[in-house]
Amino acid sequence: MAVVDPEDHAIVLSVVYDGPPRAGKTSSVYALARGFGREVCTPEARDGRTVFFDWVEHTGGRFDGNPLRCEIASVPGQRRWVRRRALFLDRADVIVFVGDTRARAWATTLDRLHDLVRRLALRPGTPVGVVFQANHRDHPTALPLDELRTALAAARVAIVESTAHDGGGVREAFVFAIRLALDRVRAEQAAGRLATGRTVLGDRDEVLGVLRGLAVEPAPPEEEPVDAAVDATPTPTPVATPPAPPSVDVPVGCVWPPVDGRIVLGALPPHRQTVTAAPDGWQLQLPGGWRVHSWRDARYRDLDRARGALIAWAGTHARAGDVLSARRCVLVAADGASGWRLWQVVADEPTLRERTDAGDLTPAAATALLAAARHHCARHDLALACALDNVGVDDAGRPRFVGLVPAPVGGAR
Ligand SMILES: Nc1nc2c(ncn2[C@@H]2O[C@H](COP(=O)(O)OP(=O)(O)OP(=O)(O)O)[C@@H](O)[C@H]2O)c(=O)[nH]1
Ligand SMILES: [Mg+2]
Repeated sequence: MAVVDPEDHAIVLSVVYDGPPRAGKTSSVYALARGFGREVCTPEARDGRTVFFDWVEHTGGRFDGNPLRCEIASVPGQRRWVRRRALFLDRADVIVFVGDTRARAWATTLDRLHDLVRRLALRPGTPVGVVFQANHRDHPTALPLDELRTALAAARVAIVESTAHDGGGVREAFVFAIRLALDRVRAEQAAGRLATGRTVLGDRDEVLGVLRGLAVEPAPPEEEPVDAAVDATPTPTPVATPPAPPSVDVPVGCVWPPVDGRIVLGALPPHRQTVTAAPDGWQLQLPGGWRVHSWRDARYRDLDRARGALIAWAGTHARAGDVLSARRCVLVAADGASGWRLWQVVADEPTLRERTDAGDLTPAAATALLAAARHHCARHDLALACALDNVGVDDAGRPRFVGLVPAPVGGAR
């Protein structure tokens, strides 16, 4: 679908990031954009999940002396948005398929890749290339590279390893993808099929309008209903300067729960990662499956205000105690710019969807656990948007909210 812009003769290409849920598509686009010094447009994200797309444009490099303009977009990975994904796959010049190479996600990754290959086979003209960006390589259960190569041999994809949360390998995968896209442009040009136009993916706002109008894929029995929040106001992209990472050596009164919270902080592996932008704030993903997250607006001018907010937030956590996953805490930390931030530290736990996909739970059992979690939240007036992707189950078989707790509302900042 590449086109030649009649005004400046630029070759316009689309690079689409596809892959299973939580594989690292959004992280990859954000890492790429940071390298380009560009801002990403993310019309909406819910609990860190893409709802429409992440979109960034970049002009760089040349093809036959003409400038190259890239339209880069990631699709939402969740099954219910499959039609939104299809629009991008139908227009892509190349796909960067972000695969989740953690053991428990591998079956889903292969399923999604095969689905992609089937869809691309229906596209007329020169075949669309696929780069397999093997992500989550820092995870202890990441499959060995040889195993990936064997499993992917039949799929005819280029493999590039990555750790998208810190940008490792992302640029390499993109550069490879551009080469594949240009091979395709050359072939289409030779066949006289290269059209003129200004854009491949379309005008961003128009695409957003089209996506909003698409029917949501009918939810399978185990999938949660989609609520009206999907069409809420777009969230702005985060500001450019990341806050300092929170110190694990927090002063007394700045971590909750007071003792267990400090134990959680003590269990965090030593790290030197820098804070990266998340669609809804800031985060660090630490080895060993720990997520450290701060909501965008959770910044306070002085320590007293931040402590006040921490106390309010701790109240929510305390009320939610029975349904919250155990390995977590909340804290206040200096942000490195004369302010203070609230952070939450949450251990990654398998979600109901992941357990269902892995065959550990039947869809009926997952639905029942989700219903129990929602019932508990309603009874205790807890604003946790329980879903298959943020509820798990503990060793005693009880549902546990394993996602991010929303920021405390109101109060002086
Ligand atoms: N440790 C580690 N964490 C990662 C890596 N890549 C992404 N993450 C984290 O994994 C989580 C999901 O990443 P996203 O980029 O939002 O995933 P996505 O594919 O866009 O997910 P959907 O929008 O739901 O389809 C985030 O917390 C990321 O910080 C990685 O290579 N290593
Ligand atoms: Mg995403």
